[in-house]
This record gives sequence, C-alpha cells and structure tokens, in this order.
Amino acid sequence: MNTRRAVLAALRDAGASGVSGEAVARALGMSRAAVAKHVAALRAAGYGIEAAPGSGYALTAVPDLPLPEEVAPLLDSAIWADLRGGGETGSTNDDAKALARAGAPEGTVVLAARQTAGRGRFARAWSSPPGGLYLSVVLRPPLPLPEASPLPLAVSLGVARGLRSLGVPAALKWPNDVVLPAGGAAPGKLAGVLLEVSAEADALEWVVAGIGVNVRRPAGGSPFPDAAYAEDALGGAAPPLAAVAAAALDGVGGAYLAFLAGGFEQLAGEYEARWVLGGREVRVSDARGGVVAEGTAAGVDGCGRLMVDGPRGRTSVSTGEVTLRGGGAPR
Ligand code: BT5
Repeated sequence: MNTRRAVLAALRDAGASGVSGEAVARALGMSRAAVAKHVAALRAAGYGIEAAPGSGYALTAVPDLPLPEEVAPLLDSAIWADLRGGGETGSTNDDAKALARAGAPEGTVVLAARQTAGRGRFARAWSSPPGGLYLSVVLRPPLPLPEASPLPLAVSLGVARGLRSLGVPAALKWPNDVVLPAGGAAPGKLAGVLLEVSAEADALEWVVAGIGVNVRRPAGGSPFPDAAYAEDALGGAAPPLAAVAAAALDGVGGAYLAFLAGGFEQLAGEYEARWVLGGREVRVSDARGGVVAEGTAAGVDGCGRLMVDGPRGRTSVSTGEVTLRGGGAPR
C-alpha cells in the first residue's frame, strides 16, 4: 500500500470522530508534515477532510471518481499492480502507451473520469463526458503477434463479466462492443474496447487495452441514440465509478489470464453464450463502409474471427463493423 493510501485508510478507520495528524504520523512512521502533505493531495483529488482543532482530521466526503485509492481496495485480481490517474486526461490509451514505451510492467492501469481526446477504432472519437469510466491497462502477453488476434474479444468478455457482476446484463457484439440487449430493438452500446499494440519482429512488446464504459447518462443527454448506460439496467442507480472500475478490471484480469492459459478456445463457449449475433442476419463492413461479408452469424472461431454463412458459403472475418439486418431470431 502506498503512503497516501495508508493515510486515507487511517482517516477511514477513524470515522466521524477523526484522528490527529500526530497519531496518523506515529502509526505510519512518517512526519506530521508528510501527513499534512498527503491530506492536501487527497483534498485536491476531491476528498472532503475537515480539520477540527483538538480532534484532528475527519473524512467527510469521498468523491465519485475512479481514483486509485478507491479502486485498489476493491480489486480481487492480483494482476493490477500500479494504478494511476482517476481524474481528467486526454486519452488513457495515450497515457498508458507512453508508460508502456517507458517500460511500465504488465498490470499498469490508467484511470479517468473524463477524457478530452478519447479515441475509438479507426481514428474515431469516443465521447468521454463525466459519468463514464475510462481506463487503459498495459499487458505484455508472451505471444507472437498473430496469436494475440482474439485479445479484443477476451477483453470485451472480461468487461461484460465485470458489468454482470454488478447486475448489469451486459452482452457482446463482435468484435469489441459490450452491449445492453433491448428486447427486439437493436442492443445499445454500453462499452467499447480499443487495443493498440507494439511488436518487435513478430513478438509482442506490449498491448494497451482501453475500455470506455457508459455508466450514467450525461447531463445534457446522450449524443448517440444507440448508446446504453449501466444505470439504465439498474433502475437509475449506478454504482460508484470506483466499483465499476474494479469490476471491469477483475473481469478483464480473469479473462486475460484464461486466454493466456488456454487460448480463445477456453473462452469461446462463454463468448457465444453472451453474444447478440448468433443466428442473426448480419452485414460486416470495413472501415470505409465496403461490405466484407453478408449472411448469418454462425460463430466465432479459435482465432476470434467472425464466421458468416452467406449464399456462397462461409466467410471468416477478422475485423470490421457489424450491422444487424433484422429477421433471424437471436439464439
Ligand atoms: C470503440 O471504438 O468502441 C472503442 C472505444 C474505446 C474507448 C476507450 S476509453 C479509454 C481508452 N482511451 C481512449 O482514448 N479510448 C479507450 P469504435 O468501435 O470505433 O466505436 C466508436 C464509435 O462509437 C464512434 O464513431 C461513435 O459512433 C460511437 N461512440 C462514441 N462514443 C460513444 C459512447 N460514449 N457511447 C456509445 N457510442 C459511442
């Protein structure tokens, strides 16, 4: 536990009656000035900490932000070792890539409550207002590049697992969407996943997996008619962002380790149990809108490719954009 987290834990333990700076300093083996410095930093991050003469510091408010101090104690997965951020940034993927290039180990996490330059695939924008959760993780899978192709699916499966653990019935839409099924209507996009990789020859150096989750509807309404929000599935009561972050990280950690241990075959059954495309009529387009495949979504193969059965047989697609074409009961 780092020292700021230890100071916060001491304030939490003290409850409403508070604790003196001197007692915290003694318990943690640090100077009173160091305690005061951490208290100032916690206040700057949004914590309410009152200083009453005689009784010391009392924690009066905890911000609804995915701060490392809030997320770390909720995590079960041991893979996430170094958590950073939690406020506003340009893009957590850019931050995590800079850390990866500088040698950050697997398990480094960058969190944010708002992004000013959030990105989707194919240089598209990811709308990142307050009320959403934005995070990126550094992974260093010991794999040749081609074997990593199902990783985006494993990561989205992990995000769906995490959201389901919070009671949100998250489902999957190949390749990288986590969606909220909406009865007969098109499922709404609840979360998106963006993987960026660096490889030397054929060996992966690092993977940055970025995840954006729509948690609360933005104050001014959603800019995307097909966006869905976790709170929609929870009767308007969204969990704190730190709880969403911990659930997503635990889900992704578990799915990633299962993928490393047994390949995508290990996850394919669960993926197909959760996906909204099975048996549906789909059209797959490339980044420029050209149609790559059309037909019935038949499944996902061990390489994470979408199998589409069309009039001229089966096509396996490794990337693209899927549109549901109506008809065909989901299975
Ligand atoms: C994705 O791209 O779905 C990947 C999104 C990844 C975002 C995370 S946030 C943390 C990390 N840091 C980053 O900078 N990025 C990652 P794609 O499949 O290309 O979908 C993008 C499209 O979804 C856009 O062109 C819009 O049409 C739509 N869109 C944008 N923002 C949205 C939102 N908040 N909710 C639903 N749809 C959105």
